[in-house]
Amino acid sequence: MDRTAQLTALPVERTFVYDPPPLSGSLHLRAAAVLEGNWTGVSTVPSRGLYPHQWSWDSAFIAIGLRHLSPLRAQTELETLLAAQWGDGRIPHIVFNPSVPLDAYFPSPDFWRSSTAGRTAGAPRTVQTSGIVQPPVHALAAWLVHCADPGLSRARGFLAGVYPRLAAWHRYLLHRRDLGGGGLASVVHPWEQGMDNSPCWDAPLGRITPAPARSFRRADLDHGAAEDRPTDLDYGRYVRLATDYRDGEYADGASEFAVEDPSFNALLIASEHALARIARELGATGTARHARAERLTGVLIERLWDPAEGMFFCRDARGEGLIPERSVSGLIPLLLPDLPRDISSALVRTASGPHFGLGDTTQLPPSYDLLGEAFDPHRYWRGPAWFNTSWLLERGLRLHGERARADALREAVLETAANTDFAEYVDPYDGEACGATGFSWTAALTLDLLHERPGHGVSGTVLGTFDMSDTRD
Ligand code: 9WN
Repeated sequence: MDRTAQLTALPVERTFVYDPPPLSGSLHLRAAAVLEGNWTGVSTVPSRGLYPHQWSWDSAFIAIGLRHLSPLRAQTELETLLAAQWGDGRIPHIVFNPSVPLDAYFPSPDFWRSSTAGRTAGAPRTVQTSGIVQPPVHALAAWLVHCADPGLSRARGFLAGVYPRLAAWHRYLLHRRDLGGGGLASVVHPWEQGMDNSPCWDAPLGRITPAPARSFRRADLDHGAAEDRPTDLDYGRYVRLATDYRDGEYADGASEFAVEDPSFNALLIASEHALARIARELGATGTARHARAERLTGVLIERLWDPAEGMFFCRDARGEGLIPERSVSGLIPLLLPDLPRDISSALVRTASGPHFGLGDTTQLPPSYDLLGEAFDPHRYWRGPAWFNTSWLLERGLRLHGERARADALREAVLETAANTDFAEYVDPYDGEACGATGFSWTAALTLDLLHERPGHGVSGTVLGTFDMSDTRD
């Protein structure tokens, strides 16, 4: 089915529910208006100007918020993304909207050439996509979306429809992307991990010969300040890596860049727990999936945990072991339910210490070490605070019983989102807006936190978002 047919075949929605919780009604309405404005009819763009297509992990976060407004739209958001899945199981990081001009975003579909270069890997014929992936937040999102309206979900066969696709996605990551051979998934491009110009990539990217700046035209600088974005040298290397992957027909294994990232793998594990719940809802036991998630947590600790530093680090699968850069990515495994107590406590200490300043020197936790040489409070993923990582940390703190810290972080997220018109990212110290405003995941995750009842433990949240332990088989 082509995209236009897909659009018309989707059920027409009659109600977009505005159900503001008392006291925060106006923030709720403003967040809902952002999502309404960024909705295309089948999915939500991250931002109208800067990112005019559908992005993979954005859609998962968006669905988590959208479920509070319209469970049908939230289901549709994920279904549209999953309809663009490749035969080998990968979920592409961008699904292109054919009505958007090619020069609106770089790299555009004519760069990725999914329908030709991606043929062997099973790229879909009816829709154009990129050939790389993004963090696997999708099964988690699907489960939470289901929980928002189980009746609608069952009536539409939502979980039955998405389950095989999500299972194939996890299979792809665990088998084709185990490039380090130790059981974790590797990313083969900084865009895959989602924190594009993190200092974690500086060493592995340093080995990559950049494509000449004259060989491409960046569209992002039409919308964002150059000093808030990655540099041209970064872009040259991004383009080189993506070109080589495409020219190798998106076959896995040959990439010069391969990194095992803590956040990417923690999200995979959380999603595997969610997939276990989905399997159970569909009548299976889910036991094997819970067991796999527990085993993977052990592997994550074995390969990426540094007890001396009290946090997780990236592992360079083509280089010299752990990459000694402190990124917020190394705190995100806090969202895992099976983390040993000494590790969760150490993570909370590190988050609250001088490198991240949680509840102390920073308004929101920075994307990168405040004391790191490469720290820059405004440049993209080299220091600014992002709302999705703050949301993930809030979930993790709550899950591990850090209620006061979680409540304070929740308040800070809501206040910063309100003050910045739902900015893409902010200066971690003073909350000054950077990048786009009216950013979809900022609005969506604001909504999700608004629907949480402060002062309650995990069970008072939306079904204890990441706490999968209460439904063990
Ligand atoms: C490249 C859409 C995406 C996010 C990423 C963020 C940024 C793209 C870009 O925007 O990346 O994928 O052009 O910079 O880094 O996390 O998914 O919001």
